[in-house]
Amino acid sequence: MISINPTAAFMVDGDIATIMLDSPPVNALSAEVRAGLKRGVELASDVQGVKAVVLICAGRTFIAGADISEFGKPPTAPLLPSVLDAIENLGKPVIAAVHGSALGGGFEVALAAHYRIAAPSAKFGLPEIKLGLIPGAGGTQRLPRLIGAQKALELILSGDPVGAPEAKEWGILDELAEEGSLHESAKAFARKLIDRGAPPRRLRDVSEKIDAARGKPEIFETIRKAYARKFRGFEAWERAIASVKNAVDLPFDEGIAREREMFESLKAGNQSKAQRYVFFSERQAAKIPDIGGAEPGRSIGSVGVIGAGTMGGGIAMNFLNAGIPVTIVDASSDALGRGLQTIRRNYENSARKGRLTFADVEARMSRLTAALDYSAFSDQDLIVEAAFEDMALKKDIFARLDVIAKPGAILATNTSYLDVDQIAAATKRPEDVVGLHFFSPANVMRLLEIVRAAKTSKTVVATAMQLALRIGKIGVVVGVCHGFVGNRMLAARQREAMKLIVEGAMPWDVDRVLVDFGFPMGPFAMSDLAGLDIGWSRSTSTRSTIREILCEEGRRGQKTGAGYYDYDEARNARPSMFVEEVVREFSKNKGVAPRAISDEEILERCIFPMINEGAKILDEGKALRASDIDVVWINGYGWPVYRGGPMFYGASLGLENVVVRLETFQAVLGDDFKPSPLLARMARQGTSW
Ligand code: T1G
Repeated sequence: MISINPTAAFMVDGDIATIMLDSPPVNALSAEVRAGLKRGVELASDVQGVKAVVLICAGRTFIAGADISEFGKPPTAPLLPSVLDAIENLGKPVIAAVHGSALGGGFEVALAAHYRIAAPSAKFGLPEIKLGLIPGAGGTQRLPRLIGAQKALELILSGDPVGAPEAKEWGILDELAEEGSLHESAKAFARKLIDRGAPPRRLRDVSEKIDAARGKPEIFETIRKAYARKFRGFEAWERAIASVKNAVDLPFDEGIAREREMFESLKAGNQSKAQRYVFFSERQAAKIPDIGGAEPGRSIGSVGVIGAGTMGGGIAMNFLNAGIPVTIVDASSDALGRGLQTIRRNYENSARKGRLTFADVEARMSRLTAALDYSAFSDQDLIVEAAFEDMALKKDIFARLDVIAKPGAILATNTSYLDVDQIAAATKRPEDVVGLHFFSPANVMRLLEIVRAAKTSKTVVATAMQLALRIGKIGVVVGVCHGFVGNRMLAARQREAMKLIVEGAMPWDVDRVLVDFGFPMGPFAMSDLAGLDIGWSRSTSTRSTIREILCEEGRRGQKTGAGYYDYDEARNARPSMFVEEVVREFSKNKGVAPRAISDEEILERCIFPMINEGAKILDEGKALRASDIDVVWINGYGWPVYRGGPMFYGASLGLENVVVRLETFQAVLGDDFKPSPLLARMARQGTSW
């Protein structure tokens, strides 16, 4: 065996050579790996007697793509395209042997090879779109030649992997190996190729699949229409369609050149910088400085959920999905029955869409037990309270849980705002109390705010983070304060949105500006969706806010066919003349003369106070890092990922510019806009978070 460099080795077994890459954790195509791979191909060419080459990786996966951490740095030769050219133009068959995930550049390496074999558990994907990119090393040119333009675009635009069995059906794979004997299977396959004199098979020479799309621009128009909504505001997706269309319309080398141009342009652009930042930020969030990765955490084999309502049901589903048995308790048998029905209905809907089998539905429902009192919780490893947002009620619940739950059980509250220290103080085991703040719908939204109270033990925090990963959530550790990170910053935005409509904007103006910025919905449409009457009661209502007035008028949101907007039977929203009159009357009674408010002012007044609040949160130590705050907003509130999150966005504008605007607003609108000490200091020093 020849060790080419620390990441690549070359060995020969008879007339079959193997290039083995070994660059933990995911064999990303760093400069060293690229150099090792290219040298291996040269050796395969030079060594006499070698008639076929297996390309395989050690460790847990095949190449998982270009090394994203290199993107911001000056490129180092050999660049990936030149390495792929060397593979593709080797005069001997190259067999890519894939296990784990061949993603991005990794898949492109496999496509530059002449044949492909994989373990049945392997996956293939081109996730570049999730980084604001398109495949930049031949993926948009070679893959269509293998599986056709339409299927290639589906893979490229989804960014999601396809499993080896399906990849075999599609023609991506020549063979499926025995699980666990990939190298042997690959060499046996190479033997067969040699014995039958099979030549190198370059995808650049294969055209029947793309011929079928030639002269049919409607194929690409249909795809463009199908994805326009999903990719509203994004840049890369239309370049991906154009590049695959080039594969159909242009000679290979020209298509490759155009692909590289578009890739480099996107890589240098703001959207990809933001999305690459988010990729690493989401992984950084799991790292808790004072709790090393070695903290074992506790084993969670059973979960109790208090409350069978929307949140409780959604929370329960997360654990059922992960194979963890759940006991759900509600004082009302009607509520319990409705909750179980809702869970079953959600699963059956997923099964009807093919996301689950009906057997899965039954398996998950069989893990669910319903009960009417807390005695059912005596043996649970974790109990999650999802009861009404009332501190007295929560304290009572936790005092009762303290008596019933076994020693070592973790007691978690799903509270959105309330003081977890106070809730913990209702028990004799505050070290076992933690906040697990799920976001509605709890079985869908990826974010989980892990509220670390003053006495929450490191073991419990570590367990919560491990559990987040296990149930497919992105856990972010936050500190105890009103609304923690997400809702505390949301309050700043809501406050400004409400002031803006008193001053002259209409709800639909504010919503339009924020939707144009990239949010899926604006604050007023969100309120209509959630219901204007959350926390409202007729007995205490005094028509002192526009929201109270609308609730008193029976306009409580989509569920009543009217809120800030009027809704038709299909719940399509349209601006309401009635609400416009209510708003105008309200302003008049407040002595405020409405004025025309620019979109820029609306945007800055909604976003900059969020950045300012984020700086306060950082300064108070209620978030571990600015990127955690961005992860919260992207995964909990739909902040457009191509803008990186509120803190990334503020830094990209220049914190000094944000402070100038805040001070301008402060002079007119008061101290809601007073720059936080941290923000002011960084702006003065020219530093950033
Ligand atoms: N580059 C650099 N580091 C990477 C990386 C990559 N491509 N992929 C993962 N890591 C790091 C990650 O930051 C973490 O580091 C560790 O590896 C484990 O990752 C030319 C231009 C492969 C499915 O987008 O999807 O190729 O936190 O925690 O959950 O056209 O990583 O331990 O220090 O996610 O088991 C395209 C991205 C790149 C794949 C494994 N490829 N990676 O998941 O582990 S662009 C991707 C993943 C490209 C070409 C274009 C996942 C995974 P740390 P992890 P995991």
